[in-house]
Formats: sequence, structure tokens, C-alpha cells
Amino acid sequence: MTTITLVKGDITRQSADAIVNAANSSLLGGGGVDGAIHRRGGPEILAACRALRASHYGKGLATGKAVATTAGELDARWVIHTVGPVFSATDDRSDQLASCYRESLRIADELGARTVAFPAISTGIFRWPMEDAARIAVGVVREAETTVEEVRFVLFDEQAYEAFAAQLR
Ligand code: AR6
Repeated sequence: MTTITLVKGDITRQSADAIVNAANSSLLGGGGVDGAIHRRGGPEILAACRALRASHYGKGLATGKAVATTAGELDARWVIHTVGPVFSATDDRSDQLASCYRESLRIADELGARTVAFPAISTGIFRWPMEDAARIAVGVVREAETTVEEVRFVLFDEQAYEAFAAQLR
């Protein structure tokens, strides 16, 4: 049984077995959550990402997929990097967004992570509408067959928090 919890705040301040990063396919950093994770997590995370690019992920990480690295200085054992889709009003990419959550939980299971903190993937720079993103995220976690005990959504502001809270009511 997976418990879903909600927290308002900065995901890089969380303590969890795994912290999920809203990355891009280069795995080499960016803005938003990605920038914050690399800043606070320190250079070990980027070094691990570079090693992935030099080995199995020569072309980068595809949208909807996930991969784990060390969490560096973060209060976690792993960072699970996943690449959300850029929102499109004409092309329904919901399956790709759902896949980010599903694949991240699959990786978490492989690692034996029991607590996993997620940001609201794709809702920042990738412009996914928050209510819809919350519906997809909560829906996937509710349906997932996972050994993760706590999925914690870490929402950056009140609007995001409320959108997720509405899905849990
Ligand atoms: N803690 C929790 N949530 C945060 C934080 C934080 N420290 N910072 C931002 N958010 P985004 P995306 C919220 O843009 O839309 C990067 O350049 C933010 O308010 O981080 O998936 C990557 O490299 C929003 O609700 O991720 C990619 O190129 C949510 O986290 C691209 O951005 C996600 O916003 C990915 O864009």
C-alpha cells in the first residue's frame, strides 16, 4: 500500500530514499528543479550523469524514461532523473507524462527505495497545465504496483499544492 503525501516547498530540502529530477534528455542540467538539484547536490551528480552519457545513454534519456544516479550532497540515496514532455495543445502527450511517474517508480522498486519525492514534472519550463498534470501524476501513483511505501509530491507553490490536494479529495 503506497501512501501519497503532499508537501509545499523545495524538493532539494527533502529527506527521502530517492528524489526525482525533472530533467531533460541531455541529463547535463538545466533550470528549475534540475538546476536546483545539481546546485545543492553538488558535482557528483553531474559526474554520474556524464558517465551515463558516456556509456548506455550516448544519445541521452528519452522522454518518459527514467534513470538513477547518486544523490550527491542531497539528503537522499538516489536521484532518479526523468524527462517530461513539453506540453502541446495540439498533440496529446499525456502518456509520456504518465510514463515519467511509472518509470521512476519502476526504478525506485529496482533500487529498493521506500520513500520517493516527486516534483510536478513538466509543469514549469515545459508548461504543462497544473491541474491536468496533478490528475495524471496522482492517477499513475494510485494505480501503480510498487513496493514504494511513500510517494511524496513536493509542490513549489500554493497553486500547485492545491491542484494536487484537489486530486486527493
Ligand atoms: N522544488 C520543487 N519544485 C520546484 C523547484 C524546487 N526546487 N523548482 C521548481 N519547481 P521545471 P519541467 C517546480 O521547470 O517543466 C529544466 O531546464 C516548478 O514550479 O523544473 O519538467 C530541465 O533541464 C514546476 O511546478 O521542470 C528541462 O529542460 C515544477 O517544479 C526542463 O527544465 C517543474 O518545473 C524541464 O521542465
